[in-house]
Amino acid sequence: MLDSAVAEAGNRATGVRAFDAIVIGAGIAGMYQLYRLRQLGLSVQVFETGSDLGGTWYWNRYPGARFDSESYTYAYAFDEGLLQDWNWREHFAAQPETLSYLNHVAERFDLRRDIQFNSRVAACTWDEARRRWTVTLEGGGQAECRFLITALGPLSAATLPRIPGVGDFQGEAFHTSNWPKAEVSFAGKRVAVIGTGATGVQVIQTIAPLVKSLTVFQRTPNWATPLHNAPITATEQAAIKANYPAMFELLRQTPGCYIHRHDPRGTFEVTPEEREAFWEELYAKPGFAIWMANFRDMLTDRKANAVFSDFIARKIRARVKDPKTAEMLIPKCHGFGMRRVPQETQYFEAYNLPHVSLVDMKATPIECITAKGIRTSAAEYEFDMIIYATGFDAVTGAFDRIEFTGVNGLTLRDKWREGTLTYLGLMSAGFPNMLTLVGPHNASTRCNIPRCIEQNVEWVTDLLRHMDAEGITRFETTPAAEVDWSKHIEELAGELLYTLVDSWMTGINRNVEGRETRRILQYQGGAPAYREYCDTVAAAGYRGLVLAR
Ligand code: NA7
Repeated sequence: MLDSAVAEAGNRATGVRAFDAIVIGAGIAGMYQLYRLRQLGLSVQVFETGSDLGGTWYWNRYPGARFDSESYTYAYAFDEGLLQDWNWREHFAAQPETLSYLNHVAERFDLRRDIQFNSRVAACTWDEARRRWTVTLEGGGQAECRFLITALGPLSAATLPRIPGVGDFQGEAFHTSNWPKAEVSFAGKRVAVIGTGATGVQVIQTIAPLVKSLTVFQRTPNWATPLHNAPITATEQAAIKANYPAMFELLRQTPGCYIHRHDPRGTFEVTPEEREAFWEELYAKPGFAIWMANFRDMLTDRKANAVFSDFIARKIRARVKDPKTAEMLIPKCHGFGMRRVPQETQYFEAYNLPHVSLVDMKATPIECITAKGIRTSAAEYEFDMIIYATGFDAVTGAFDRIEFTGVNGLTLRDKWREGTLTYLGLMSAGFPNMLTLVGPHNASTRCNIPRCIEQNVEWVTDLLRHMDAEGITRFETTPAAEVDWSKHIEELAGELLYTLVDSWMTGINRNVEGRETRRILQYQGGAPAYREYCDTVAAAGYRGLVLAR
């Protein structure tokens, strides 16, 4: 239906550009949502903060940034021609290859013409009388729409450490997700890295051979395991392309849409020798096999988790020459897989280089950043460069950075301050005609994310198609539906050990006020169950939503 006539009327009445839909963010989700809405015949405007598209893969151009999903499992699956035409070069592509893939997609489907770059959305305000959202950009530009769709990304609100003096350092300083486009030189430099999550691990292993000295400031060690990346040979390329239908079918069935399935055996159902042999096999396999194709109870049974963690600890001791450093690199307060597992390539060996050292921030905390470097409780260090691999205000942080005002002046920030409430992780009561792709309580942040993005986008597209077909102009979820969904989220997470550990996956970020207590941010029932639930809601005439003409 619509909407050029209404859009024109909107233009004349208010001087504000009007669209059927506005999408915030031109990453993987925003790009695909634009493509689908155009197919519905809707007028769409995408606003993007960056000067170009790609989202995560636009911002995270730090040295060593790459996939830890197999490249071909991560790509968009919706277009057979696109799948067949694109040749991934590596099993786990590096950031430049992924960004060029996304550019290829944008060109192929002519996406750029509806994306306005360098446009950070500051506020979105619902007008009940007109059933429209007004979107205000930083700097003051405005546009309005019937449907507001956020595609903000779960890890896009980068956070610097709350350490005194962060602004005082006179040398070069970068957050990994705001890495400069111009080449950064490391030769002859004394470099500090703060943070040893998935990002820190990739940076450290990549720059260690290039710098004069590298000092890693680690607060919590992580269980990192080998990525085993390799170029894709011509024979493999042909096999991958021939196998796409079967592979995507498998990805639809696994809990996180990865190509790995849990082993049906329990850890203690096999002999210690069989166990050890199986784990050796997994340690030699690429990607997340070790996390996701392990014994079925590894992530739920404490004893099973402990014996496997011990296996990985032995690997670390074997790879790191200095026993004291090895012990510092072995996590002591969480088991394997309870936090996101960084995938590494010669990460542990980097600490064997004479110019690489590790500082345990729990033993000797950083007191402040100085003009020349970093002061801990034990020493003063001078650096030419500080790299902050300090992560994100995950999942809800990007929402907090925009003033969403819904019905009766309610802001989303205020509503979620006391606890996140959503329905299906795709909408929230009090915010009509607004959809949150990859939002909190959605399966997507425990997922090989494009697979869950495609599901989110297609469900949203179907809802809008249904609304236009039926002459419905307003939807809103009910408070009861979102309370039930949020309870369901809590129940599903109840048995999982990861909920007992601080990490971005449990919503902890001590650099942000109010992020000190654990939250359940993700749907833990697995992508297939989530998909089925969403489909059932749609089939029942969008149960849990009030649809109004
Ligand atoms: P993460 O996994 O949140 O890691 C952030 C790291 O930074 C982690 O080691 C933190 O230590 C450390 N950190 C954060 N703040 C501080 C302060 N103030 N002082 C010292 N150390 C600090 O983010 P990543 O970017 O590595 O990865 C995010 C996801 O991106 C990843 O899981 C993949 O899905 C891709 P802590 O553990 O909190 O003690």
